[in-house]
Amino acid sequence: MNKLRYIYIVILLITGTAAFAQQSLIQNIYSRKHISLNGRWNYIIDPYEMGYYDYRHEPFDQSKSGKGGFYDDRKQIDKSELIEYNFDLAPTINVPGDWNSQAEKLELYEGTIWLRQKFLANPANDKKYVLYFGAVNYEAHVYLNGKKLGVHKGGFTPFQFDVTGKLKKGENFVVVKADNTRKQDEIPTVNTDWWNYGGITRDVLLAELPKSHISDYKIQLAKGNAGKIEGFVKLEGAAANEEVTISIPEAGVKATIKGDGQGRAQVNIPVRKLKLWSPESPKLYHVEISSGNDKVSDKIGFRTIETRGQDILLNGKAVFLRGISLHDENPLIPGRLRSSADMRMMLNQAKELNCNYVRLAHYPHSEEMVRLADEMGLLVWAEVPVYWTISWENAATYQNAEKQLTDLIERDKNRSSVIIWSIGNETPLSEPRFKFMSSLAAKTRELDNTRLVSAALEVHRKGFDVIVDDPLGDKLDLVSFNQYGGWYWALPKDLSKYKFQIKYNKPVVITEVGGSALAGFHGDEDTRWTEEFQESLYKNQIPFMSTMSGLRGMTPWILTDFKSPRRQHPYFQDFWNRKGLISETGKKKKAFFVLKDFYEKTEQKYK
Ligand code: GCB
Repeated sequence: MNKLRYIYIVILLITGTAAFAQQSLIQNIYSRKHISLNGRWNYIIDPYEMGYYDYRHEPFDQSKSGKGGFYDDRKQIDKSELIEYNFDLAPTINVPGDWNSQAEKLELYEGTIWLRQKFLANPANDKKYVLYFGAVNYEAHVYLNGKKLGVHKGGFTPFQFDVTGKLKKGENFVVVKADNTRKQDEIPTVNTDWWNYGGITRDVLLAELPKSHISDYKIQLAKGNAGKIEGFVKLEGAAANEEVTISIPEAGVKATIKGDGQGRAQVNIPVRKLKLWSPESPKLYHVEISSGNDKVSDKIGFRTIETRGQDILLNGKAVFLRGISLHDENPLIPGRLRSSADMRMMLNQAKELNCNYVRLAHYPHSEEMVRLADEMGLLVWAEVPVYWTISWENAATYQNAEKQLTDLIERDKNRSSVIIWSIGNETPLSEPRFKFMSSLAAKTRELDNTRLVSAALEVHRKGFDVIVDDPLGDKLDLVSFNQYGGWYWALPKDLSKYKFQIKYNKPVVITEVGGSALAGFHGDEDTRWTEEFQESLYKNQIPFMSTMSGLRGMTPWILTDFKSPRRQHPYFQDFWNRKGLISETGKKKKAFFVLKDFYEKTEQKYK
């Protein structure tokens, strides 16, 4: 290699890594002083990625001049240059919002779209600035004022960039290249049963913090111990011996803790008489954390969660998880949930079904959703999109899965509603998969030892035996599996002939069960797609599942109909998965009332 070329590559590597370094997540960013960059963003559809690659397919942003991409600052462009794009004249789209539901020609689009927003800033010298994205599906390249900030992969977790010193006084502009192309080695992989909604689907904020600040904290009850708050506070840019004060005025708690000299203070506070959080009484305390010139406050609930034999103990008391599964999708207003009103509506429907628990499938839902669950009193199963047939042997794929899991746990570790971390769904048995999933389970426990770890497993059948013996079960706290008796196998009325054979003596929480019905389509209970068939399925499944002595909860599939390209029947489906208990127009199907009634009785039993 000639010397110059070598030097050039080294420079590229150094600057490249620096440019892509993402800053670790600031806890509770919404409580920080910020401006929202939500609103109408200009967008350019770029199926050939001509705004990213030159005609030799070399990325503009890695070329020597760094010029030519759609992130360029037009004010710096020479008048005589040939420019074949124009953000100012481009149409606009709502952010947050997936693009598929906002323009007819984008309904099935998968690929690159460029989005731009202008905003005013007045940066102060003694502050730190952070550009935050709640979620962009799937790969985001982010540029500020024409300069690359970095890349993020993963469609459902937040990320942020330190933009201190990069903001101009006055007008600034941020450009995002969002690409939702499905790829085998990614998380999720190419094959899922949900719509691949692309774009900036959650909030964008610009936050301001003191230069030395509280960057992260965990304030929760110690595992199984209602008498002790345990956790940590992390400081960035603070003096080595900085102190941290934690106060919960309503509970008379005030503790001052010394940092360890490396920006971390270990929290260990004995508490008495805290009113514990539960679905019946979702008590949240106002918690204040302060250090030096910085102060942050949060609303935190305190509860314990454990298993004992086949029981799940919430605050030491046996609980039955009366749940339902949800996608991050509002069928009434097509697309991803985009406001707290949407989210409240979904969770209220779960409450109407007499639920005390929801499975937020199959990927991290928004922070706001989980905060609402805290406030409304719903326990939560939170999941990462390790779904179906992942590239188990690819090291980068594993790193990606672990990163998404870490980001989810970091974001939601202070939410009392979250009791279960799920590391995946219906992953097919093999040695490499066992290794991959076992590592994820171990990582979860390392990051958070106060919650339960699970995954939605599969069953297999032999004659009339429905068997759960996945070796991964050894690594998990619950026996959770999806079983579609009455829909993909057996008829609803034949379910009583079957028997569950479960290898593990742990609480059973069924993650999926159900079948499809087109709302308003009626007939007898033997006719598929009728509401009566679905109703009969639930009527037969409930006694069938109840034959398991360890049954401690379930989240049937699913609260509402949702869009999926895999659902092709032109009349009954038309791109909708019809397993919802509520239709895409908000109509409750007959099965809704079967489950509601069962949950009402179960609630009485567990009182
Ligand atoms: C499953 C998957 C879920 C699907 C569902 C179905 O087992 O976990 O994502 O949507 O089945 O409807 O077939």
